[in-house]
Amino acid sequence: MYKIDKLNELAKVVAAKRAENAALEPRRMTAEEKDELLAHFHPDYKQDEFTVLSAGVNKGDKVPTQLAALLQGKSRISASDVDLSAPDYDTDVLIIGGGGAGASAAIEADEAGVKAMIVTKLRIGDANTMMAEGGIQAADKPNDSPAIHFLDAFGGGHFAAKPELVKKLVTKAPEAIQWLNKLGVEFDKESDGTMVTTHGGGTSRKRMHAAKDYSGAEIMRTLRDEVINRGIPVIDFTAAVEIILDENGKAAGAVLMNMETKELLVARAKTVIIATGGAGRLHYQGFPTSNHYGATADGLILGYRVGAKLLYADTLQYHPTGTGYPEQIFGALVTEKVRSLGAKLVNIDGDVFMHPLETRDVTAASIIRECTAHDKGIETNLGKAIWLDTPMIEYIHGEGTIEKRIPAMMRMFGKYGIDIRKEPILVYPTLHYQNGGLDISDDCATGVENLYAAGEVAGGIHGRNRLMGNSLLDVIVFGRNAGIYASAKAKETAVPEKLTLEHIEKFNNELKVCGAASEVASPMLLPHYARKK
Ligand code: MEZ
Repeated sequence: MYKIDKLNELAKVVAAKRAENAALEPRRMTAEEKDELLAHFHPDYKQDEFTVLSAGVNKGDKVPTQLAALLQGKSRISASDVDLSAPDYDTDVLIIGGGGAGASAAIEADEAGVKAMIVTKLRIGDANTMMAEGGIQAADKPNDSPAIHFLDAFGGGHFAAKPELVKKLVTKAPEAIQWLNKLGVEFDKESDGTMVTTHGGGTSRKRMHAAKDYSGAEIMRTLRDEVINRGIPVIDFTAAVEIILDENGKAAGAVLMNMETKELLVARAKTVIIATGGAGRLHYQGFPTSNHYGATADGLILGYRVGAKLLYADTLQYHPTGTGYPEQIFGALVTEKVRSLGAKLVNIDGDVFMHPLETRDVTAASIIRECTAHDKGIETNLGKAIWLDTPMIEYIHGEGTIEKRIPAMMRMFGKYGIDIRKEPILVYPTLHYQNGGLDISDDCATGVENLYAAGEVAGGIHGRNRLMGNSLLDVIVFGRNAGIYASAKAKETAVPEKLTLEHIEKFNNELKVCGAASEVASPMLLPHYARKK
């Protein structure tokens, strides 16, 4: 590991080449070069990090090994632990998860005039939505269109996304921005009121709308206020541990567990929306994560056990620029907006080794290659990293740009004595997003009747790689969509009479028969390093 003095020495190499590097127009990689790079350096291609499922609807498919252990894990309850005859809560639409998708769904359900209720294992807003920084995409400028947005997103996802989902994502995007704007999100605007938009990796038009570099926090703040102002019930510190079905196999509620007392509660509902977010806290392949504390794949487990199918659960997003140094913020997100504003990725020799706005999977793989095969990384106490030349932003756009456009980044590094206006920072890929999830159709239905999914827990919208800003968009578009469809379905559904948890025993038996039963308690609820009694 280099000492701080040595890092300062190496940073001088970056400063010396800044003017030359700022003028560079690095070429884009060809499709063949990208394929070759991904196959050798992207973590999704490391076959020994995946396990083939032996049980459930995705039997025969490979998923990350940590996820397989949970999907084939042991329920936290057995049917006899719960009295299903006397529900503690009765609602029309039960929403599991208090992030952007859950809150958007709840607002639409309330708007539709049905009874909605949110349950969340932490608090409303403790979610990856809150952590998103750089922005939200929408094709609402004269030189852009939803069709161009479609091509960018579909191509960026390696043509694997479900076209009907991408169509919904892009065509509903301009309306989503207007909806958020009306609710009170403080988007960055020019003095005439037009929204400021920038590029992200893989975008052919500037369509990233942002609230500085805390776009997700600003959006979540607004949604949370709206949920509270409408008086929608939010049951916090209460996790869903099993979906309840009715005698016809339709979703009819969930078993809840108070996170503090471990008391079990029953919520009966006509329809259920899973909006539990992602899985970064499973730390696949030992990567650090940019995700919030509760991102433990719970929704995938809840859905899978009652027969909802997974799509592309083997594809993860490693955000190219997680913090590589200092170790107190190792893996924390360094927004892609830093590169949108002109900062380039530079190796130990001060050389730019790639175009800074390739898609995320390609950029992450390229950084990994630079640090491994090319041996051009900078050693830190936690491994190798690459320079992100942040002072280049002010070299290009002038003094004051960083404080104005990415103040959260400036503050985050400033706490550790690093002034990103003057010094480059060290970055390395961090586990950021699950590209796949519960397979949904364009009404957010999962295939298990009356069970819906929205937000990061859903798969198929982004194919095998997501573009920046399409996640904040997805939680709004598909969160609202799930709220609308689940409410319409609830209106034509009677209160479920017979509630069952028979699926637990059925799934256990399947696990036993195929020899895959494990003692891992799932859903996980909190990361393994959570506070223990
Ligand atoms: O969409 C994202 O993941 C996002 C906006 C992240 C970022 O780099 O800021």
